[in-house]
Amino acid sequence: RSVRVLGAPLDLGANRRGVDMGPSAIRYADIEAELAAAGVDCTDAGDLDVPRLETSSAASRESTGNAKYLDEIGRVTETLATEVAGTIDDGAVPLVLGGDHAVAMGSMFGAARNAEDGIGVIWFDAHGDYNTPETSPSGNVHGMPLAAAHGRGEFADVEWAETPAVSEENTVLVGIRSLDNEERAALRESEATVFTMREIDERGITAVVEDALEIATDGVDGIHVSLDLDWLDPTVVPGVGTPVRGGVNYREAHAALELVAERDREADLLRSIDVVEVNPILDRDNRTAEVAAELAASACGKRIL
Ligand code: DIR
Ligand code: MN
Ligand code: MN
Ligand code: MN
Repeated sequence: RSVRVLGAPLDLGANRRGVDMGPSAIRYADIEAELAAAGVDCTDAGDLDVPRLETSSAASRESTGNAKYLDEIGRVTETLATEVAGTIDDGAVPLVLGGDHAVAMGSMFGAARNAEDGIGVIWFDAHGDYNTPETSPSGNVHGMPLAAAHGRGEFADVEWAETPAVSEENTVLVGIRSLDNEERAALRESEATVFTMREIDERGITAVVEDALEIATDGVDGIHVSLDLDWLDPTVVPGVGTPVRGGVNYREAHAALELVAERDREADLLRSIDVVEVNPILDRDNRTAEVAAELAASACGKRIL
């Protein structure tokens, strides 16, 4: 198994500064050593060049409709998608380090590019990220990437999103506990499967993730795993911009990603990963970045025994 780390220090999709330092913090938490311990052949391709808020032209500082910086984020999406597709072409798994969750659009459009039978996605998050420019109450694009991957709403008219990256049927959200009203309605009428925290409480993390893997991998070339660190409980990961109480604990998170790795060992299903929303400014002692590095390693096959 070889993995290529791609840093994507984007913060234009979030309302908080600091998430642009996520890739540095995760590297500082020694993701290379974690991956080496997973027996992974790891290379680091460095950081993508992303536009900075301070140097954006005045025009682009304006919102695009109700989606802030959508044009600039779209350009980042296209650049990252090319890197991700190229990495998969070279036989490696791209591990994208965010940055805010808008980077997942680049991961998914890239992972889908040369997938004849398409890809599935497992979305580990407190949030649905299923807003569109017309439904978003915040205008923050990090609340929209999954809807963009499905080409929903206004995204159907956005050039880089008009061909959906993922089928709704092969999309599974896990651990959800915060949805905006219109976002909830859109998710309910979509074909995506949503496992809220309630299912995890009732059935346990293992049963839920096993189901998620079954649904996401059905009939496709492979899956993208997207890990928003706010999936975990804020007591475990203080360094996230939009914490929501009642998330999974440290052990559940590891169990989930180890299960992904176990299935990948059997069936070679893991196509790409992203680990996003680590904000070092809000963190304590780089704890959230450390958890991010450890969970990425678990997904790539790190085991205790
Ligand atoms: C909220 C928050 N639903 C929004 N979304 C977040 O802005 O659309 N996603 N934080 O990770
Ligand atoms: Mn989230
Ligand atoms: Mn998210
Ligand atoms: Mn593979």
